[in-house]
Amino acid sequence: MDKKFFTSNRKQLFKLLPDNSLGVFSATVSDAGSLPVDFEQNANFFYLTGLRIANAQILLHKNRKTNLSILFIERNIPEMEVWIGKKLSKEDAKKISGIEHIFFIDEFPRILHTYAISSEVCFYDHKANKIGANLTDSLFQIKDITTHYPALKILHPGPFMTILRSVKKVDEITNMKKAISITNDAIHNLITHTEPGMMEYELEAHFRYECIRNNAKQLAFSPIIASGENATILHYEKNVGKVCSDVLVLADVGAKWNEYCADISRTYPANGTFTKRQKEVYQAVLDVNKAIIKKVKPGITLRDLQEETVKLIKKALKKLNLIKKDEEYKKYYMHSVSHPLGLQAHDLVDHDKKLEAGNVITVEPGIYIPEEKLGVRIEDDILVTKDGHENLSKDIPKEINDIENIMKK
Ligand SMILES: [Mn+2]
Repeated sequence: MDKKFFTSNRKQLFKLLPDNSLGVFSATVSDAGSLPVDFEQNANFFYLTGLRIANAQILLHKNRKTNLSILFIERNIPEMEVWIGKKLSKEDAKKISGIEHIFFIDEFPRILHTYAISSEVCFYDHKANKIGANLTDSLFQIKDITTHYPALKILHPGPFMTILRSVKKVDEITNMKKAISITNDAIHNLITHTEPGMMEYELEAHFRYECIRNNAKQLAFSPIIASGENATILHYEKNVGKVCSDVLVLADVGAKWNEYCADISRTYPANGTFTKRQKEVYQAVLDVNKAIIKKVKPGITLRDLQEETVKLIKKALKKLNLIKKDEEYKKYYMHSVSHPLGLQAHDLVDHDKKLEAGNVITVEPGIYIPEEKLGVRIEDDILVTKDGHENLSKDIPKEINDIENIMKK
């Protein structure tokens, strides 16, 4: 991605920051010398810098006269080059991020001092990417800052970042389309390789294979490949069950491209043909999926979509002879129908904020019936446009006939 994108993100954030304020954002912390394969950059840090390096920070300073961005990166260790290669240089960091002022991370306290004494508030991003490391380090640093600058108010920049990151720019949508397109190919590979008797992790391998073959080594999240009763566990990630012949397989999966996520769920019969009951339940969920997608447009909130979904699911559950009273619906449907999607599979969210053009959200109704060893979820990724919406995952088959036809081949 071009450095102009990251420069403009910082510019937009500066517009939201009050005068005499600081912003501190940290990269993911890692003690590994070289970056681990599964390294996940802190999304806010990436959004403001474009950098995929660990142990770095960005300091923003705003007063009436200036908007200043200062980047702190790790020093190169010549003795370690033969083992882990060179650390990113200041020149390269500048090329990627567009940031002019770059120092080494050990210089952070000294530089911070220059600006902290004349600032009133510090927006410190202490949200951890991984449990433990980043949070702990951040909290130590916050404690340090409050000790040295007791008058400096510490606030979280979350609300600003939610505003900025929820409206996707052209480059971001391009990346998400690519992530979805690779996910489409990988789901096709997964479905066409499915045979009763296989293990769920074998199916997972077919999904991962196609992602890696397309240079999407990083996935948006650990794939959920859940057959039969396992599909009634919402966040089933073990993928260790044996796929029986007469069950449905629920795949909730997504590739990542340039840090941007896809998040797709498809459900299909292990042996290639839906039973009558499976068809009934599947079609009920598909109808809700389509009805809710139709509702997506500027002005509506995620809460509106949820209320509408619950209404439709209640009707469906009665028709499927699963419930008699409305309030029993939670036994078979118990999650949100939608969440924002972007740098994170579950992007920053405000359930009551009206949708606007540029938002990308999922629509993912489901019905889960443990006593029938059957779970169905159908999830698409939807871009909110000026006049309504665009289904970014419309090419990933979800009609009963289409799925059965693909599996016949
Ligand atoms: Mn999702």
